[in-house]
Amino acid sequence: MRKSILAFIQNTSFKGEKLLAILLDPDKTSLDKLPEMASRIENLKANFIFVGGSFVENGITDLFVKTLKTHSEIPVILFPGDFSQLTNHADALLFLSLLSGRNPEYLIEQQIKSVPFLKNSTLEIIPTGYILIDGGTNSSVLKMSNTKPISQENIQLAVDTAVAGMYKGKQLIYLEAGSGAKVPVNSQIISAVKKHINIPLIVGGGIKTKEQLNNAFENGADLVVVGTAFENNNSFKF
Ligand code: 1GP
Repeated sequence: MRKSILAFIQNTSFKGEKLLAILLDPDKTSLDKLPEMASRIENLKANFIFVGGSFVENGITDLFVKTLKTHSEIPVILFPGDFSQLTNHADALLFLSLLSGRNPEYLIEQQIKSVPFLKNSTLEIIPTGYILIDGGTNSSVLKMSNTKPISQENIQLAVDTAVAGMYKGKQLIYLEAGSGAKVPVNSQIISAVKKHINIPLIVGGGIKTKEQLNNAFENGADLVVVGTAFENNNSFKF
């Protein structure tokens, strides 16, 4: 039987160990680059590969993950911008609800649209509360979701949103500054949210340096996601 990815994340979080995921956007990475990318991810000792994006062409994620799987054994977790990005070639799915936003499309509509696929799927489905924090740019996820992020100063709102997500039954909370964010989620928000939840915490968006990575970990992130810095720099390392 396949091991549960959620159980693995819960377990490492419980032990205080830290996890790294590299995000690949099928819209930005061509298939012929995948062998090289996969070996770079392997060298970074990343625990997961996240696959997804805000504006991925319909249908390309399936072949993307299938090809990726021929080059890497690292578990692939879907991080989809919409329900068309689902594929059984991945191992798990972050079943996201955009809790910081007030757009029903990303709170429940996309989730309903995914059910016909998921009913017959082998994907491990991981209920995840997704919270956008202002990263100083009009990120793709903001444009696509047409929602407002939580200000970096509004720690209370970030905490209450995360705790509400936990009470609603989410298994993970994901604090997102947006891909290519000028500023990552700040330390105060990470540590305050971590203090008030007892489920694992994911942090991503705008993390480019080892200092920023360690800062997120030290303040309570269990899993950090890096996309742009890896994509843009062939010799990227932490
Ligand atoms: C994952 O969207 C982020 O949470 C990725 O952000 O591309 O800025 O690393 P970057």
